[in-house]
Amino acid sequence: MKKVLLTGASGDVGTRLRKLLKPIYPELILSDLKTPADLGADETFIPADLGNFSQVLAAVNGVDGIIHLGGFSVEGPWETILNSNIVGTYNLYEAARQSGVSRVIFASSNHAAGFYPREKTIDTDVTLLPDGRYGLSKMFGEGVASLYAYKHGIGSMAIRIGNVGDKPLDRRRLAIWLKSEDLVKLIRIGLEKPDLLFEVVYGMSDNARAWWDNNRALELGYQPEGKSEDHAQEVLAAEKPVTDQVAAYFQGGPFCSDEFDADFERLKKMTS
Ligand code: 15L
Repeated sequence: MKKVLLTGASGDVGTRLRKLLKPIYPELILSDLKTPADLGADETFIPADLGNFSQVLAAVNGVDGIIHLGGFSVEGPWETILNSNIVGTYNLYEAARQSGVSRVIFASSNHAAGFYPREKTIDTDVTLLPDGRYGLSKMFGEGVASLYAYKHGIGSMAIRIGNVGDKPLDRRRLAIWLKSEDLVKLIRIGLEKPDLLFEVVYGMSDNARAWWDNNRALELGYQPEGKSEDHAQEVLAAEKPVTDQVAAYFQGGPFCSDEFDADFERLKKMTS
């Protein structure tokens, strides 16, 4: 993998990854709507609106692999999600096909399956239960990735990312935390492992409180280094009493309670 394109390079995760990926892929190309504020003289940036096919095609031109982080990264209005994540991801894969790209990493999200109760351990084969328009767009993106793998031969890995950060932020994130260096490890497997067709893995570190079975990632060679449990005491000491029962029950947390107007007690009975 010589030339790799990173979309969403100006976002929080993109900013963390830029620095870690550059030594691995020296010809790294960055893309986003807006230029990163701290763009270095040794970095190449191509601006692109994911909703605009010709701009996406120009960014993708000549690259061997793509790490697709771009798009709207939280819940948002339908028009925004539609343009950035649904049309955007389709444009990205179609541009990859037209340009002869061999591998794509799709940054999916835990919110594609957020409506599983925390008491259930889920693997990567579960029926997806998106917890909002954002999660729904990630479900669509996983579908696009598999379509372009099986129909057009673009090897793809969809990483259902938990939460990337320096450390887990709260009780929920103790289960789903992903150290940036571990995300890089998953990306490298997705871009470099020979004969990879289409894989789905969970983007989490070695978390003792995990509610995901990430065996597939381990089988592919993933050896996470981050351990959320190292931060557990500090995180739990800072926890506030639970006020949002819906968020506390489901894996997707506040993404599940946002706009929620179903009968929670009934749903709880039906899902536990
Ligand atoms: C995500 O998918 C978001 O991109 C991120 O901002 C976090 O909210 C994360 O999920 C989470 O579930 O904590």
